[in-house]
Amino acid sequence: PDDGQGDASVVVDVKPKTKRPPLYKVLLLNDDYTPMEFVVHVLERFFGMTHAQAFEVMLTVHKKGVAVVGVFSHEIAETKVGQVMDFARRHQHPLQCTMEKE
Ligand code: NFA
Repeated sequence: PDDGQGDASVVVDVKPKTKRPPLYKVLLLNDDYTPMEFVVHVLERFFGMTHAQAFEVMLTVHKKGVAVVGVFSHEIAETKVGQVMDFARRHQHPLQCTMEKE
């Protein structure tokens, strides 16, 4: 006789569960005061861009208001945001850098 409770605890299948860590977009925001060359320098210094790449991305932020400047793990994204915000503050520029989950 069936005891009526066998199936409830049967694991039919197990997903191959190798979950990748979530990624975070680092965003740079436009403002009216930060000099263009300062932004280019930030992108070269903290995001490893060439001068030409950095100039292009700076212009995108200037024209569109915001751009993704990189995608990183949570820890690396936090570090980048902190580095940019600290560097801008120390130079008394209002440049804003934030992160959001991809
Ligand atoms: N909009 C700024 C200017 O005209 C330049 C800028 C670009 C600032 C990208 C912030 C981000 N001086």
